[in-house]
Amino acid sequence: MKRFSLCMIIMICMISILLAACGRVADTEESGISDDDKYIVVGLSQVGAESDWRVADSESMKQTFTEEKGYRLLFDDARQKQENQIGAVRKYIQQRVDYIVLMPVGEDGWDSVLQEAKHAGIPVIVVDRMVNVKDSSLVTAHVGADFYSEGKKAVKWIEGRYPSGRNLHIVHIQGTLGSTAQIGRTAALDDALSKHPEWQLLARMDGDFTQAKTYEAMSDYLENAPVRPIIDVVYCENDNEAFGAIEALEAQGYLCGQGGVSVISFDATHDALVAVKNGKLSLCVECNPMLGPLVENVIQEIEAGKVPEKNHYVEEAVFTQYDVTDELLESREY
Ligand code: GZL
Ligand code: ZN
Repeated sequence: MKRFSLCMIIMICMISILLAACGRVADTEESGISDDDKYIVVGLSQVGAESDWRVADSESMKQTFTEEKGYRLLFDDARQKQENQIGAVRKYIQQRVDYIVLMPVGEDGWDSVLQEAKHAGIPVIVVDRMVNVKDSSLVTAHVGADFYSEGKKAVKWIEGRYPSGRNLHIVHIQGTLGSTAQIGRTAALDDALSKHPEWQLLARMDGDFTQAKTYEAMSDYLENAPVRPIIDVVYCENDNEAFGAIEALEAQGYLCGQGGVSVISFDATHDALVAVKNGKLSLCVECNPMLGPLVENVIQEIEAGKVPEKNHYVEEAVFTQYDVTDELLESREY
């Protein structure tokens, strides 16, 4: 009897060890994350790849959160759909990541999913655009740009470029409606339009931060205007919109640049700075996409047990033709 019960006990121990090991493997397979906690696991939800700026921003995150530096980056491209972002955040919560980094496509509709992240005890770092949530504690920190001040820089250039009091005819191409970048850059122009009654808004259209949509909207406007519009300024809310607007304007025989239409844009990506150097784009207001290092600083502060600042803004410049030299183009990271 003794021998029998001893064998039984050994068998039972063997089986339970085996089950525990399977459990861990299953757990690892299910979570897709190796359970060795040597990595800081970052679940990142990116808007999409709608613009040069966005591509550079994604590159910055991938270059920052590498395994060599002790991170495991889970990257999701939402193709500009909020429901895809919400799905990705929910997946990260299930996978029990250490941090969620969210680049929100628009400001609204985040309360419940960020409540779930808070409930799961996962810090959420919002990057680039902002979220509009009732409970501000749902966001541990925000890293991004001050879009209203970017817009004010553009307005200041327009005020300097044209004598005050002169009638000005402006076409406005907005970015993705409801995004913080669009809201801030539009507000700066709206404030200028009320300050300058002699400035006339000829048309306002949604370019959705893409070249294709802007080309289409601008071409429609120019082809269907009852009389050929006299345009002084086209205020584009990002570089890719400016490329589309210039294409459409030139197709209708407009001259862009000195002595013609002043097309202005935001981001200051490489191709836009080349267009500024060539004189086609009159002004580019920088919006720095290299946000990876700033996000990493926030994570390292939290890892060190500190409470990070709520808002972290990037420094940004303004470029006109005289500023863009070959050396400058060489020196740019994006
Ligand atoms: C700005 C960012 C905007 C860029 C666009 O920080 O949200 O989205 O200006 C991008 O190029 O699509
Ligand atoms: Zn005025």
